[in-house]
Amino acid sequence: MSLKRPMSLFRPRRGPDPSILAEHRALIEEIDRRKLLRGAVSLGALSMLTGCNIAEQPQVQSVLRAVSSFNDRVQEAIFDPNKLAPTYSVDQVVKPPRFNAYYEIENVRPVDVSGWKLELAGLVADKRPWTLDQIYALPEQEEIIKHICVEGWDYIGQWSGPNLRQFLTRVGADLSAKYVAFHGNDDYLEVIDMPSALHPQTILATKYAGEPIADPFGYPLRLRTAVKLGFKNPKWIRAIEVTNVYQEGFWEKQGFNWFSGL
Ligand SMILES: Nc1nc2c(c(=O)[nH]1)N[C@H]1C(S)=C(S)[C@@H](COP(=O)(O)O)O[C@H]1N2
Ligand SMILES: [Mo]
Repeated sequence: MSLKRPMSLFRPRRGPDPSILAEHRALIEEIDRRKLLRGAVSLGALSMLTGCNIAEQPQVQSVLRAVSSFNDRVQEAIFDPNKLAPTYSVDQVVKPPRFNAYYEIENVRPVDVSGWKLELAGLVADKRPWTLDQIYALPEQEEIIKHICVEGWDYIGQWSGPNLRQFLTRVGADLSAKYVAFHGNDDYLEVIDMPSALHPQTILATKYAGEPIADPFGYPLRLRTAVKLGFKNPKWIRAIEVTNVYQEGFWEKQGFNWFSGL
């Protein structure tokens, strides 16, 4: 199966050697995209600030990584757990949703729900797995929110399912832990910070526009949060783990920011 490369949003104009830019493209794109340091950071400015030779690639890499993790810390620090993201009206909902994954839609392997159970791991008091019927029996919350993908597109979707804070509270998760990790059936791992997991607009979605989510979009269970970019919304969840261990998923390994909040 061939993995996709993130689409380039960045076009080198003039200045540093384009091959260096190409090498560090994902990190530069991320820095550029977040706008946080826009104007303040160019490779030239970085080399002046750090005194490191722009031709020495490992140093460029480590400076960019340092900027990226600084960016994560700033985003984490300014995140307001009570601020609500915009919501939309039913007539704006796109049907069906727009597909994306780290592979093409033809390669989606639908989850066989006959033996499926949601596993719980890590800092959770009650680790009994959940059947789909038990999850469907929980109170539902609906969110009409925008999904924004780092590949440069977005759509408004209508998701419903149990509120994640209520679910984590119910299973006795340690809400003071740092992270909630989601393991997808397709070996996709994504981890979000606890404040975002506990945000009122973060749900375990089972439905789209009132119907069970279709296979390509994460049936039977996915995360939908209004406070994270698309890739931080794992589909086909098979296990939820509460942990203090920092882990990076597919897109972070491509150079996108770990926090990736909206
Ligand atoms: N399990 C899993 N979840 C995933 C992905 C994936 O490849 N596998 N891709 C992510 C990305 S990059 C995006 S933009 C959204 C796409 O969700 P959609 O197909 O419902 O629009 O799913 C995210 N969740
Ligand atoms: Mo995405």
